[in-house]
Amino acid sequence: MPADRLSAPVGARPETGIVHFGPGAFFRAFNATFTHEAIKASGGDWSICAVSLRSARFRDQLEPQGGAFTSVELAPEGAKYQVITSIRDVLVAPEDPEAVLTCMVVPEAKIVSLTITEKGYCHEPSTGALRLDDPDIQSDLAGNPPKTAIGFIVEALARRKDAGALPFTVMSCDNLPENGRLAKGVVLAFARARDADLADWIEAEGAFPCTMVDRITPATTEADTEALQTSQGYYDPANVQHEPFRQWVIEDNFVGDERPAWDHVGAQIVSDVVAFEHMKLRCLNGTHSALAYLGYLGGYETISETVADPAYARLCEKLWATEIAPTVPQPEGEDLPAYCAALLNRYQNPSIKHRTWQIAMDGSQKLPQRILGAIAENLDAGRPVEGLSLVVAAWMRYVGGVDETGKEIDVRDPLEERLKAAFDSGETPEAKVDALLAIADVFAPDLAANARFSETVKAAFSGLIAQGAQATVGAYTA
Ligand code: CS2
Repeated sequence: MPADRLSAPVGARPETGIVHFGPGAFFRAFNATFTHEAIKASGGDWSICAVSLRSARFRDQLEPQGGAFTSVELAPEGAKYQVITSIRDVLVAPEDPEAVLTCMVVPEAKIVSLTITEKGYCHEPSTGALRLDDPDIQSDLAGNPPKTAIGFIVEALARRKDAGALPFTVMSCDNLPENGRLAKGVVLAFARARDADLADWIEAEGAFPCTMVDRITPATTEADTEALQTSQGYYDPANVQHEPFRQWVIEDNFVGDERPAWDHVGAQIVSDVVAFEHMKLRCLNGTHSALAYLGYLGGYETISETVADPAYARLCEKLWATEIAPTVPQPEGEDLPAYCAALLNRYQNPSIKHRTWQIAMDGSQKLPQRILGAIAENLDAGRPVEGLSLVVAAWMRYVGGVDETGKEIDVRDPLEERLKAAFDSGETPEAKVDALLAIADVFAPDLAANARFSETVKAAFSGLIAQGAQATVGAYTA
């Protein structure tokens, strides 16, 4: 290890007020950076204890640096660097679950925040219901040391209730619609399966604000770490690379009103986040998934490469205009056409190397809120569905696991085996689509049974197989 490693500045540091599950790149580029700036601007004991539910990687990177890491902001014209020091501790839950619970139970812990990705909520994507048959949920319910974020939250809340303390606020920062309501739903379902009094107490005393989070943050690569060392002269494997843009809209709903002064450094605190979440999930994440599947199949490695192809840029514009914007009520203070135009600019940022493969991950958990909800509304309203159905077809082609040149695709998805089995079970393209539409975790039965939808997906899927993604996108946008 090089001697010139980044380290946290010595001196007094704020006490821990936040326990955060999911110490990945997005959390560091977003939550930790906002919190660092809020502490600098307005003080407060809001340091973060970051908890990993699985791997020790981030702890091993951050611990030798005293929790400090570099945020690398990548504008097309160059990079800006900031050392972030809001993380005090990093724990690896499977190594010592009790240590995690201890941090969550102390009264100084006021907020438990989450970036655990869609699958971390152990819910059924098409309905939002907690999957009580999930093996980790079952293990947590049986009273073993918790494995899931939900198991940790409910166990820590039970201990706080027994101690006569207040609950903490549970703040979801994942890309899910009404993420606070979803988090509350799964936490209450789990608590109710354990102890009805506990569930009633959480329902009455707890707070689960909804949030909209937005900053494009690709996974850090070794080349990024080397480039940082060349330009800044120190080694920091925990660095994060992100775009300049960020937007955080937070529902004003915290236990005791206690939170860092995030609003002093740009966060918007509002009474209703739903319209913002809806706009972001469908306009940004919806077209991100479109570019991920159609771009990957078309042979493009990153989002900026994909939208450099004019047909793919037009694909985004056509999806926004004809199938997405009509389903998105304009949030207060936002201008939807300008928002979408700015998105295309963000995608074009050549300094951001966001791999289509990375965004293509976990499609079964992402499609319902990004694509399928808008399709269902368009079907009801008699509007077009060809563009978004093409995205569904591209996802189906992708999860088949073989690309257009015959090379294997490294499909990552919690349902990957079921998806592949469904794909392989169909003898014809139409039968493959039918088998995938029958997966109720992803497709609500009403949608799967809609003949206009299934016919449109089948036509797009056959087109993709016959002509490939680039030609199909070209034909759709001609
Ligand atoms: C992306 C998001 O990986 C993905 O699925 O669509 O991570 C996206 O970059 C962020 O939501 C942007 O805020």
